[in-house]
Amino acid sequence: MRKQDVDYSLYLVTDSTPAILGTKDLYQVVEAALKGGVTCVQFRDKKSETGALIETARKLHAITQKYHVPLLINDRVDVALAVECEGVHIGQDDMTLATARKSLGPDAIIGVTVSTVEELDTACRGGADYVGIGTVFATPTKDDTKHIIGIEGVQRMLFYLSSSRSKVKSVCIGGINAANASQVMWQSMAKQKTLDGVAVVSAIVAAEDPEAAAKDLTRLIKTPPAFAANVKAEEQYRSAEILELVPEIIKVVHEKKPLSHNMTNLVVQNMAANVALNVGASPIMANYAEEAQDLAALGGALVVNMGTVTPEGLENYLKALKAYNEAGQPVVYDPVGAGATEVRRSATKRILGAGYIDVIKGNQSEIVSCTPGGAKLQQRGVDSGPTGTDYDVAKLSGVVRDLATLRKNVVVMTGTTDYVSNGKTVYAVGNGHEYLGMVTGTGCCLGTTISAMVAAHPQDKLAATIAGLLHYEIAAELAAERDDVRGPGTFVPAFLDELYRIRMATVQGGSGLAEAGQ
Ligand code: 3NM
Ligand code: MG
Repeated sequence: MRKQDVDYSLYLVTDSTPAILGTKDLYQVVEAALKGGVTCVQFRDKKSETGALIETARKLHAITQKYHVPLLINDRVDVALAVECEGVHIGQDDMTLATARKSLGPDAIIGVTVSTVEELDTACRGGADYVGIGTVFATPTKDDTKHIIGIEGVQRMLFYLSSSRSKVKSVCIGGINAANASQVMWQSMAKQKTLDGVAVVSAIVAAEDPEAAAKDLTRLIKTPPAFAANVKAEEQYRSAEILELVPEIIKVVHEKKPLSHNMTNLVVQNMAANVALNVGASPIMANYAEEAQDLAALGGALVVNMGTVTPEGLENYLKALKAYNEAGQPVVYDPVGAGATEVRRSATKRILGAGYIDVIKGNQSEIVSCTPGGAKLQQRGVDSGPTGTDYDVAKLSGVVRDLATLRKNVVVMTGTTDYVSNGKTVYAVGNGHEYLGMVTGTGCCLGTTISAMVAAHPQDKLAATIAGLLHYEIAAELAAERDDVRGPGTFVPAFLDELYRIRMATVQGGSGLAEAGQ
């Protein structure tokens, strides 16, 4: 086996501790994993004595050789030499790369763990064959992980590898499993360079059926994710071009009557259902995730609104997100109050790490809380607060663009001026009315409206999102101007009227929006 030809796509790291391996037999687990499609095996055992390590490694090597898959030993160059396997994997606290290379020679495979660009640079210059980038997500498997780097950290490393035209291969490690593997592979891409694979411990070793687990991971890694089919990150419009698309998208919602599946909070369920009906969608308020797979098959979109998050609710969001990702149907995430409490900050992290979100919609502090650097910002309540007092307005559009670039999705930040971006251009929308801020749940209902638009027009989620925003905010303006509207109370029914009237006027040929001066 030439080391240049090694396939790193599904890289198994073993673990012999009872917490992970359980009562299973390590050799059987590794053989099952190889049958399921594992392409590279690292023997990792931090506890056994040298004699036992060599014995186990020798047996493992006999198994991996049958499958023409390389066996690498964690840390122990002496063990690799003793069993004459294909190489080693070394961490930052182990023997240096230069020493390992001197002992093992030029044909051995040597991989290095890296968690910063500096470490990556050193590994590349030092002649590593591949790097293990981590720790991506917090994991109970390794109790001494130093840096949790997230998707953004992986992107930084790939950006470096791409810019330096490096031939060094890369896998990422830490908390990777069937729920996030395809998202991680896909979102990690930077400048056309993506990971060569993912490394897992518990997703295979702790699985009841390691062969099935490996098969499932192989499928997820080797086939393009369903949710990526309709992502056009390159799309850029001039504002006038987008405005021309808006009436078309409103009409498509009317014709298709797409399902808007809301997993939303207790406060807004009724209002959100009414808004969905009047923009022309078919609402269902379903918080029980066991229904999600059937609902996703109906071709609609999911709204995950964390307004009244509970531990059980969070598990339901994660399951539903997986079901919609697998069906390739869009998901809108509304991180209500994301910065307000530790519970919400950590729920946001779990949701963003558990699947692909097509559109993230929130107010300023909520969107900031979804960014890598923003998690520590304290938010006062779940209401949006006066615009511009919390953050530098000039920076907001950059925050929106950067988050959309990171997540390869569409991000909407609401405020007096709303910002929408797909990571390329930032579009500013100045419509809306202050009454929207005086009625509870109007932000959440915007999420519902956007879900209807992206469900009906998934081939262009940027334009669909802007269509939803304009339909919604212009309806608010028209309602607020009516003679029979005296304040926020009378505004609510008038707002539902105007959502409906804009849709019908648009469908009947004229543009309901054109009448509003757009
Ligand atoms: N190395 P799981 S994280 C062995 O960050 C290892 O370098 C890591 O286990 C690193 O797939 C890790 O069960 C454990 O999350 C990964
Ligand atoms: Mg080590």
